[in-house]
Amino acid sequence: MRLRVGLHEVRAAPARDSARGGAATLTPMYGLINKAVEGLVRSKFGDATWDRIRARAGLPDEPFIGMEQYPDKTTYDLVGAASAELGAPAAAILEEFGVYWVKYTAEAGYGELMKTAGRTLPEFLRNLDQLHTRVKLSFPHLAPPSFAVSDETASSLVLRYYSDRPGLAPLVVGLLRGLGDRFNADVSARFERVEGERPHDRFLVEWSARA
Ligand code: 1MF
Repeated sequence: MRLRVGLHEVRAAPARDSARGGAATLTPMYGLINKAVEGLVRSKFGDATWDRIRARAGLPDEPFIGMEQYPDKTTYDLVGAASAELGAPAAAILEEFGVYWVKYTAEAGYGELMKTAGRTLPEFLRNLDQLHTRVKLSFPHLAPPSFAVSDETASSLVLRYYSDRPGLAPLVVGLLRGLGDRFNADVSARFERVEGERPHDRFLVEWSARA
C-alpha cells in the first residue's frame, strides 16, 4: 500500500509537468502495455487474481485495446493494485513485467521488430532508439524513452535511460533480464539516479554466456 502511494507521489512530481510545458498533462501509453500487464497477471496468478487487481485499480471489466491510448495513470494504478494484492513491492512487479514484455511483444506481433533490433544484447541495446523510431512510424503517438550505450567491454556496458515517466528503472532491469533470456545470457544490472540537466537512470549492465 505504501508503495502504491509512493508511485502516485512520484508520478505527480513537478519535474515531469514542467518538462511538458507546465500543464499537468498526461502522456498516454498504448494499451499494449496494459494488455501485457494483464497477460502477466493472468498467466502467473490466474483470472480471479487479475479480476481483483483490475477492480482494485478502479478499472472496468473491459478488454484493453492495444492500439488505443490510455492515461499513464491506468498503468501506474495497475502496478499499485498488483503490489497491494500480491503483497510484493511495486519495484518487483515492474521488474517481472519487464522480463515478460520482451517475450510478450516477440510473440504478440512484434517478432520481426525485435529481430531487426539485433542478435546480441549490446547490439540490441545500441539499437533501441531506432526500434522505437520504427514503431513510431506506424504509431505516431508513441512516447518512447531514450537509451544511450557507452563504456562497452566484452561483457559489460553502461546504459543510460531517459524517460519522462518516473520510477520505471526497475522495469528496465526486468527488460535487461528478459533480453538476457532472449540472448542466452545471465544479466545483472545495477542502477543509480543521475540528476542534473538531463536527469536519467544509469545502469551498469554485466553479462555472461549461459551454460
Ligand atoms: O508511449 C508508449 O505507448 C510506449 C509503449 C511501449 C513507449 C515505449 C514502450 C516500450 N518500452 C516500455 C517501457 C517504457 C518505459 C518508459 O516509457 O520510460 C520498452 C522498450 C523496450 C526495451 C527493451 C527491449 C524491448 C523494448 O520494447 C520493444 C517494443 C517497443 C514498443 C512496442 C513493441 C515492442 C510497441 C508496439 C506497438 C505499440 C506500442 C508499442 O502500439 C500499438 C500496439 C498494438 C496495436 C497498435 C499499436
